[in-house]
Amino acid sequence: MYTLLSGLYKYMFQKDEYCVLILGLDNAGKTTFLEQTKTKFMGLNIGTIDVGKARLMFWIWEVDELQSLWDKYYAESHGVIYVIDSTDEERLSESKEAFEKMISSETLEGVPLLVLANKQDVPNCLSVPDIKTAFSDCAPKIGKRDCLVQPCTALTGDGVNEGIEWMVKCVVRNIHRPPMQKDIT
Ligand SMILES: Nc1nc2c(ncn2[C@@H]2O[C@H](COP(=O)(O)OP(=O)(O)OP(=O)(O)O)[C@@H](O)[C@H]2O)c(=O)[nH]1
Ligand SMILES: [Mg+2]
Repeated sequence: MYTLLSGLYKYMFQKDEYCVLILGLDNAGKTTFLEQTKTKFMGLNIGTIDVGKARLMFWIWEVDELQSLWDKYYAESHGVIYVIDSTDEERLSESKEAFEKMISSETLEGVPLLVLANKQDVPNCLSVPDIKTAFSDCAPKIGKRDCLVQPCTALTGDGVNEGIEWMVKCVVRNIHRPPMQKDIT
């Protein structure tokens, strides 16, 4: 009886924890995106949300910071969200370079990658096809990992649900990086 009850308890309350990095140049909209994510999903504390049985823990990072630590964090992450400022055509190549460096890391191989084309509310901003074209030579390095380029307006929350739900689906099904498990007491 005890086993049955504790099994049921675990089924109901155990969460699978996944670490997700939010990366991008400064001013891309990383902080705004995380704030919207916490508003739309069950935000628990500064960087954690629950979606069904999955618990996502976010780490935000400006891509030119702390490069020496990248591989350590990459090794422990289950997903990456890369935020692009679609209004900043001038810095698009800088963003692409940082993106390319990131996906070249072997420690990130097979980790799902959500690319957010952010600030889509601004007239005449770069569209998803524009960004895909600019990043097209990264395709071989992306390889077989799951990758989605999602239009997004972090300021209003447009595209946030779609992006997070896609990420949850990918990290849950990625058998190469099993979750950390935690009982909720
Ligand atoms: N129009 C518009 N502005 C946005 C959007 N998302 C973020 N911003 C604005 O862009 C600026 C930078 O946003 P942040 O979220 O602070 O960007 P960040 O990537 O966290 O920047 P750092 O912390 O400097 O690395 C702020 O003024 C935001 O209000 C968006 O979807 N649309
Ligand atoms: Mg920020």
